[in-house]
Amino acid sequence: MTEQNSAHSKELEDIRRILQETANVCRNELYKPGHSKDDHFKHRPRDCSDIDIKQESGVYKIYPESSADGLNVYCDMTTESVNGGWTVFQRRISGKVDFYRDWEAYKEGFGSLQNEFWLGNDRLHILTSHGKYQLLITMEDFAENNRYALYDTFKVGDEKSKYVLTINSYMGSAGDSFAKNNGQKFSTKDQDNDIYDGNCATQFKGAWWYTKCHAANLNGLYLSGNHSTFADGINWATWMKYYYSLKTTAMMIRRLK
Ligand SMILES: [Ca+2]
Repeated sequence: MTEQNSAHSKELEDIRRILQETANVCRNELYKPGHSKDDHFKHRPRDCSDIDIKQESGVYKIYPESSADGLNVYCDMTTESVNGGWTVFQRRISGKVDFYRDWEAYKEGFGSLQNEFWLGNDRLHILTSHGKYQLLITMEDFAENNRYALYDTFKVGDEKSKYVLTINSYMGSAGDSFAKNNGQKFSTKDQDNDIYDGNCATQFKGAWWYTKCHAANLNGLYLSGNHSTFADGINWATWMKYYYSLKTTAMMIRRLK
């Protein structure tokens, strides 16, 4: 054996030893008494509030309880006044996605996480049924004014309850256009669960926890600012009344720990 070959062989031997030691460490770690596959599951993020707030905003995979395969969501890690960690479930930003959709679409969710979307009522129910959640809504008009509404209690029931809304304890700068909907069912153009003689969803071209009918219509038509039609845009009445459709909105939740 030449000197070079011998050195090469020793190097290979060292690498083999290091790999073996690493494998042993991993095996010991995995099979330590009391450390099961369930523990691994527990360490996965349940929602964006389990993601390190030093991370950037973007799409992350989360594992809510009863969702073993996980799902991708958009995490807002930058909304500074409130420290990030928010799981975004609605965003309007461009008018590219049609929000005037039926029950099934709102149940399953639609759109693109990087652009406009509704995460889906089933997911909203699963997420908010394990823990206590806050709701944050951020809004911007076409003159770059920003407002927000924060609710300390937010929960969405299951489909059988028609995704009944629990909402309470407002604070913010946009005014409260939403807490009055507490206890109300969700309605879409093909499922009228409102308390109005007519159908709020078809009349105001959205899908919401309509009552008789609304002070907020964040899933309404993307009408880009002032509009002549009554209350069918992306309206937030306590800020911009019923004839101004906002430029951007985002609705997001965070688990209180
Ligand atoms: Ca009705």
